[in-house]
Amino acid sequence: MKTQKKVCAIHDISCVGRCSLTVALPILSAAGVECSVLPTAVLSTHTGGFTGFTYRDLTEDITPISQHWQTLGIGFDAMYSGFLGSFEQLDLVAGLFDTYRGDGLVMVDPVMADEGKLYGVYSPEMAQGMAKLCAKADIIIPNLTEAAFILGEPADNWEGPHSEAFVTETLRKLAKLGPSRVVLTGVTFESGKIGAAALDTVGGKVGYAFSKRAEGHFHGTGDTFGSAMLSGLLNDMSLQDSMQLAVDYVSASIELALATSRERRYGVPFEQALPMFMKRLGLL
Ligand code: PXL
Repeated sequence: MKTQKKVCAIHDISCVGRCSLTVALPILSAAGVECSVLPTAVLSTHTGGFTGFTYRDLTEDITPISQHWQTLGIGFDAMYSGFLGSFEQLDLVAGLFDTYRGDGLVMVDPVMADEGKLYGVYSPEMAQGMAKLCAKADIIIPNLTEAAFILGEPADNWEGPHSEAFVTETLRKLAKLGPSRVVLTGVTFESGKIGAAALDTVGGKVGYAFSKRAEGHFHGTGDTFGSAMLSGLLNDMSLQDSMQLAVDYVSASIELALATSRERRYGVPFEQALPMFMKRLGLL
């Protein structure tokens, strides 16, 4: 009998603005994966492009939630962490990985920075803590800014164009922290194209996936990328194919965003690209 894969998504709930759990849940569900959630914080909106948002830190709920799960003997095929609600959650999430990883997959998206800057809600110590959490992951998916903060390097080369040597070197330095697979997003070698690069330390090969570049910033696309990437992996696609699927799905979502008048801070209409995504997974 075929068993359905189970993932635990550890991100915030930004009530409005299509990012983190409001993106991860629908995408992983559409990929046929049973998606449980462990909310790290509840915000009225995400923090990018809105002011006056509410912020309820759920740090205190994590241990009791996990303790209850343990009485039920719950397990997961993958743990997927993203935006954390506090510095203290870094250790708590590391503990969750120890408790639930089994022989499953641990994917860390070190959500904390973009476009050369740390998010306003985080201090520089978050970057050092996030590097330690990355060390516990099987696969990490930082953007170029997050990669620089994790490595303690200047975050001034996020925009590109990048050299192949710089990208390969960055991937290798990140892999040295511990994860066996590293996927770097926001990589661009030539104008008009952007995508991701992946290193699998088993074999040591570096692969790339690119699509058309749209000008400007699109909120929530990191979470769309991560959720699609994990969907591919849990549907037994290779690292390279999962990365290409994620790049294409983000690109299709951005194309749809460009065709609407909705303000960018409300996120991309990834919902409308779900049929294409499911077809690529062989589910439609
Ligand atoms: O998409 C990343 C993200 C997740 N969660 C919150 C955010 C952001 C990016 O700004 O503010 C709360």
